[in-house]
Formats: sequence, structure tokens, C-alpha cells
Amino acid sequence: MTDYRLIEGKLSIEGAKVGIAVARFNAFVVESLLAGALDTLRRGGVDVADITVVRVPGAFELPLVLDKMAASGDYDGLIALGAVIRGSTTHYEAVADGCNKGLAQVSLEHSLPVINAVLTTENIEQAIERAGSKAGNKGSEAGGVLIEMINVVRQL
Ligand code: INI
Repeated sequence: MTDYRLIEGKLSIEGAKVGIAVARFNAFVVESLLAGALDTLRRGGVDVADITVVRVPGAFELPLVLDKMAASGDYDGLIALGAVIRGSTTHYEAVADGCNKGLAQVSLEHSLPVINAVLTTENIEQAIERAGSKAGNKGSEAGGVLIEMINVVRQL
């Protein structure tokens, strides 16, 4: 069965312009996500000069910045990096929900890949596990997912 038309994305790319929005909150975790994303993008063929990093206070602020970046038309794809950790704060739900919904909205309204690498965890240990230890690095994963998605979207 090879007679269907298959569209899929390669895992390396040329000439891609990438925007990354990074939350400062829980910086000790988020900086590892950024390092992972930059490393994967570079190894996948993205020129470091074609990457723009914008820093914002917290995860709640990520969608607005990415909306502006998407509207500029300057980027082939975007990544959101942050860590929302429940701990003892009830603010958690509002921040996580607002961020997730906002990111999905930016992606669909601008028809642009927006990769959500904002960790939402119960505690700091789980966040550390996902930022370069036991459970991998979600920032690195986001870099690979973005390259694949830009390649898919370029064919649609
Ligand atoms: N922002 C985060 O990025 N992570 C969190 O865990 C977090 N908590 O727990 O409150 C958080 N809050 C700040 C929020 O993102 C906004 O910066 C703030 O509400 C101002 O709009």
C-alpha cells in the first residue's frame, strides 16, 4: 500500500526563522529548556542568527508576545518555554489554563506552528525531571517538533 500521497516532515531544515518566548518564572528549570531547544534547533539546521529569543515575566505573558511575533510574519515557527509548578499556589490553574489556551489560539489564528513546551507539574521535582534529567528535556523535544512541523506546513 504505497499509492497514497504522503506528506510528512523531515527532521532537519534549511532557512527557517524561529522565535522563542521564554518565561523568567522558575528560571532554574526554564533555562535548561532553552538550552535544550537551542541545541536541537542548531543540530537540525537552524542558523543561530535566525533565532530570536524574547523573555517575559511568567507563562501567562507568553501568548501575547507570541501573538505579536506571529503577526509580524517574520517567523516560520515559534516555541513557548515556561514552567508552571502547582506547589502551594492556587494561581497555578489560572496561569496554566490561560497560557495553554492562549498558545493554541495563536497557532490557529495565525496558521503557524507554535510549540507548547510549558511544563505544568505538581511539584519542582517533576519539573526538573522534564528539564534535562529522568524524563528528557521538553525544550529539546520542542525544537525537534518545530522543525518537523515547519517542514509539514511548507508542503500544505
Ligand atoms: N508563572 C509561571 O511561569 N510559573 C508559575 O508557576 C507561576 N505561578 O505559580 O504563579 C507563574 N505565575 C506568574 C504569571 O505567569 C504571571 O507572570 C503573573 O500572574 C502576572 O501576569
